[in-house]
Amino acid sequence: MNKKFYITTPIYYPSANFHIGHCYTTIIADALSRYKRLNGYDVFFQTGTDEHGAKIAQKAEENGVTPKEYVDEIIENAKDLWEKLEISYDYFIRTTDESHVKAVQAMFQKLYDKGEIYKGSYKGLYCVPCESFWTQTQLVDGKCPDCGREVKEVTEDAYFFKLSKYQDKLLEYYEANPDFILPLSRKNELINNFLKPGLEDLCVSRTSVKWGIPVPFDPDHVIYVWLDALSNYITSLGYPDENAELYKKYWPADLHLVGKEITRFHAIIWPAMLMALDVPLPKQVFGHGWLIIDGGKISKSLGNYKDPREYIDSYGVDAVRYFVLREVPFGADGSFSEEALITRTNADLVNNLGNLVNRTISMAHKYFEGQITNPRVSASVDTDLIQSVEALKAKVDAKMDELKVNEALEEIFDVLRKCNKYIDDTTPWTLAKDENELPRLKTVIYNILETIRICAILLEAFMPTTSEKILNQLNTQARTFATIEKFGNLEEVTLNKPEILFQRIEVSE
Ligand code: ME8
Repeated sequence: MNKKFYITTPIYYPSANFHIGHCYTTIIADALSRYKRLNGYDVFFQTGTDEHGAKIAQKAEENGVTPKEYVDEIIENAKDLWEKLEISYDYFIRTTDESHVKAVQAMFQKLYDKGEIYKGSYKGLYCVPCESFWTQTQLVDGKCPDCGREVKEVTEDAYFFKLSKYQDKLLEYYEANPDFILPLSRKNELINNFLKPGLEDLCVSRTSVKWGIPVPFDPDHVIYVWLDALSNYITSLGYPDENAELYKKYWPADLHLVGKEITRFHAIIWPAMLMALDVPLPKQVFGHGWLIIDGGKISKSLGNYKDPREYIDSYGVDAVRYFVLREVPFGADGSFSEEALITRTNADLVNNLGNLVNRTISMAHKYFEGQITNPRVSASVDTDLIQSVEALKAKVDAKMDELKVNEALEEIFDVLRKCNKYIDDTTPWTLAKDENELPRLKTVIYNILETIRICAILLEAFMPTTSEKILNQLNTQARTFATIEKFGNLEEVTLNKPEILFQRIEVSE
């Protein structure tokens, strides 16, 4: 049986249409999913929307529609965006799905029956836009540490989850599973800022909010948004039915991919909830950095962004995918600007990749009418290229396993660069002038095309359209990972006509 890989993105708030920051997480999850599938894994890739809460109810009211009507439109828009970005998700969960609502109620009841949830009264500092409660010590200059806005004091009857009792268990779990939270800097931050100072019980219901899942035995309360939201990762699989097929097959999740600001919910509250339910814990939570625009986080409430479809329309889907995957180092923040996107596209996709494919296929047509064979007239200059290409798959595998997606791409583009240099070193145009050198010329062209084929197959997870275009131009059937373990599986093919992969983007002054 194939090994399984269950990967999730956060379920985003459909309070406004999604921006390039949401695309960032979703594109990484897509690249990781596609790569695992190519490596033979049975992948379950889940994304979705977190639809309850005060903020969404407020937005709907402002727009004169019901909350459900409001979110339905945004979800339609989001699904269209994911299609345009070629996101290969297997399941899209909505927290308004009836199956999710029922499952969350059953979980709440179970936690209450086990004494893990109790009724009390809540007094706390609440940030409305972030829907987060904070303790006095967590505030920065008296304001919300995430968004810097005012918090307000709130008192009401509420149910609480006994989070405080899980402090030591969580620390033990982190100790026993050193890769549970990545990157490590994020883990240390959580231990020092949240676990060590002591966890407080968590408020899990509200009476002031109406748009949410009612507490099954006390319907004046709605279930407070994080318990509702985090449960999505198992309700989609059929939990609380532990015999549900998907649940048995895919849980525990292999990777929850989230932005750094919600790592603490996934690495503290979520595992504690699962411990309380006697459900196995996910294997890993990766808190990635932010895409920063003009020095600040791109934000729905600040509205400082364009519809990502505008970038796709101007530069093409793969330029956008490539940029976000390549630009941001593992776990760190990266800046997003159209200027940087244009520079990357021109340097890497037009100059390095696009030109290599185009000029090689053009030469093959010019010298051999597109007929490819390999007479194996080798020279020492070939060895370095062939060795690099043969080592590439293992290198990319390792980087992807470590979630260093940008470095995985760097490895592939290094080989492409090497291949461009190989053309300069072997000067096919000189070989073409001498009849006796034609067998050598054929070998040189073969080596370049085989390098291109292998790189194109490795690029499929990152840029599926471009990968397919290249493989179609090569007219090859050898397209699987099994065909790239060694150099030389490109068949004797007749190439298709060269087509430009990426147009240079001219910048008007
Ligand atoms: O937090 N850079 O939803 P949300 C990188 N519903 N990633 C970004 C980003 C940026 N500038 N902006 C957003 C929620 N993201 C909750 C999640 S999960 C059980 C509930 C991405 O709509 C990143 O993944 O605010 C971040 O964590 C997420 O969107 C926040 O989405």
